[in-house]
Amino acid sequence: MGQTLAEKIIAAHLVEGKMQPGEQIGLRIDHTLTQDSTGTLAYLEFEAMGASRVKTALSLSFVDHNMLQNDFRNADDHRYLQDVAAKYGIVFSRPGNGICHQLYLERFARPGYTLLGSDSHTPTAGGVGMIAIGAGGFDVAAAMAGEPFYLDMPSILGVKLTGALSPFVSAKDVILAVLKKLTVKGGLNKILEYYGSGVKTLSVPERGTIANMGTETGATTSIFPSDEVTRAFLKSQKREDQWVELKADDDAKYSDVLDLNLSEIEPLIALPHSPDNVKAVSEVEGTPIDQVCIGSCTNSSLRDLKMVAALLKGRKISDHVSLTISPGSRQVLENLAATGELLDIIRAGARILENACGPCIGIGQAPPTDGVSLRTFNRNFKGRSGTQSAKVYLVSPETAVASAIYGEITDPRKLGVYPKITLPAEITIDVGMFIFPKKRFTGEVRRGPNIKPLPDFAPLPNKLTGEVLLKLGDNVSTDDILPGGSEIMALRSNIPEISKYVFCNVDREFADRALKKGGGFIVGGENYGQGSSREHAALAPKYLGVKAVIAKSFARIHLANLVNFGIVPLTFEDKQDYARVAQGDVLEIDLTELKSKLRVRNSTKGEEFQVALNLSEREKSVLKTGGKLAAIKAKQTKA
Ligand code: MIC
Ligand code: SF4
Repeated sequence: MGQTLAEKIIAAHLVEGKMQPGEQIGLRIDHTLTQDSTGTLAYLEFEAMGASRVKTALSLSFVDHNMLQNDFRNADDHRYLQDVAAKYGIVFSRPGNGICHQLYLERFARPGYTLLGSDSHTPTAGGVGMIAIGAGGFDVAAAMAGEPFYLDMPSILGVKLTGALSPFVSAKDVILAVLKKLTVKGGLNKILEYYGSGVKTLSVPERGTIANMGTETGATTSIFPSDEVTRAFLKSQKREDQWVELKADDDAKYSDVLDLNLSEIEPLIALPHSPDNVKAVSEVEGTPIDQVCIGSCTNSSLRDLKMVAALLKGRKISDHVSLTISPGSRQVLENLAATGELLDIIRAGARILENACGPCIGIGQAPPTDGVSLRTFNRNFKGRSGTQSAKVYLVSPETAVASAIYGEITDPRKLGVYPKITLPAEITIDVGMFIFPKKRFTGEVRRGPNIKPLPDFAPLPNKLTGEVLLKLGDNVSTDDILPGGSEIMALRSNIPEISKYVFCNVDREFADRALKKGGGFIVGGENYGQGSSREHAALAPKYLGVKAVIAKSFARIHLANLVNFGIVPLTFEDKQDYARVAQGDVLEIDLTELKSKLRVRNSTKGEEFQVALNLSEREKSVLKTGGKLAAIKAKQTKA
């Protein structure tokens, strides 16, 4: 039987396990990437592992998230990252160079390779036919130290594209159509593999947009074939020699197939507060808006900003709207400047922001109270913009521009003639803000006072007792667990300080209560921990004494992070039992043996229920030691 493209690349990198859906496999990782807000922890962890240099073919460290330098903290982090990169042989992308996923796609992504990144949108690189996976910093640090990346073999869902997109409909609408069908948990433990006659109608940046936001379905990653379109893209990036043709065999078997006729897709929009709350733009047309933000790793490519420039040319945005543009990379900005397209954007009234994540993670541009903000980003969780009462909608660049012009949600087809955007066969290449490591590093790694040592954790006790500190519903995101924004993110290298903000937008008293009670349990619904890869959403609760999370189901990356930091992830055997546990109930779990089925005693209610511990033996042993950090420290003490 033939193979899917994902299976081919996995097979070529398989170092452990069998390629059976659900079986644990170990993958050899070719490339790694980190960004600053997850990177400082990842490199502290890498340093603790004691390797003298990275063992991957290529490792990259980007600075794109915490860009505000209100005081010394972020600047110290940037300096630490630059020193570490030089010391361990890592390519460093300086602050201002651009967003990690956009830069990686432009300059480093290679068909057939594997990439592990400490950011959930790492799958963007699937746009050129590679297996690119997001993970917690620890797993990325381990990959840099030459260890395999372990995951459950996903099933491969085929997304069959036919037809071609209509005018004013673009890649964002395609992925919103997928999200509408799959929801934010429909991709869990799956790889979304795109194929079919429609693929060739999409450019690499468009494929990148679709692969990027596949993350929002909960998928492990997304992948496109590597074809002539990929070749042209790599050629324009002066990397044609890295092209190989890659595709699924004709008789490849997918676990399931989702048919999508591109010609039938119309402009779509995700309503507050979830990326799967998708409607047609025409259904909400006329809603007045306050802000439009264009950019993020989803929609900041040269293709997207050329479209934005063409649509804004000769027009003026509404007096009631603030329009911001964050280019994905310096290269994108430079190319827009060279052709004069940047002028069209400036003259229309746009505010040009730095080439970085910016408003996407609440680093500036928080909307006004009750404000309506249209964004070309990938997440619209409540409060992520920095304004709790804001209503954030997710749209394509085309819909964003049309709405900015009319001052209300507008179907872009109202703009008349659709500009034809062709990517130039040759573009200006700019690698000036990458620092490529030299053979020997003789300096010293500088750590500012905000970079605190990693905390110590004890091995897992035989019995867990404590109160349910918080009970939550479905789809709790890591933004709910530990929000972004400039104030909190400046503390990413300081666990004691950042832990004060755990669940701060859900329950202000949480951190104090957890500490006062000597820790306890969290109860969640389906898809607990969706969204970001931030380890802080596991490490900071651990620091506050959280012992276990009992949920109906978990998001993949967060589950791994919980294990890595010694928090026991348990799932309700019978989902009805969720209703029988209340905040404040005292629970008791015997963990003398880490069996796959365990009993939880609710001593407040005088009853018991069963939970599952769905982990491999390797993961259980990590948990027993108190997490990966404790395991490494134990090993070092022994030595
Ligand atoms: C995000 O989009 O939520 C982030 C910020 O990029 C995170 C990483 C982080 O929290 O630093 C992600 O997606 O993994
Ligand atoms: Fe940055 Fe937003 Fe992309 Fe996360 S989703 S990497 S914050 S641009």
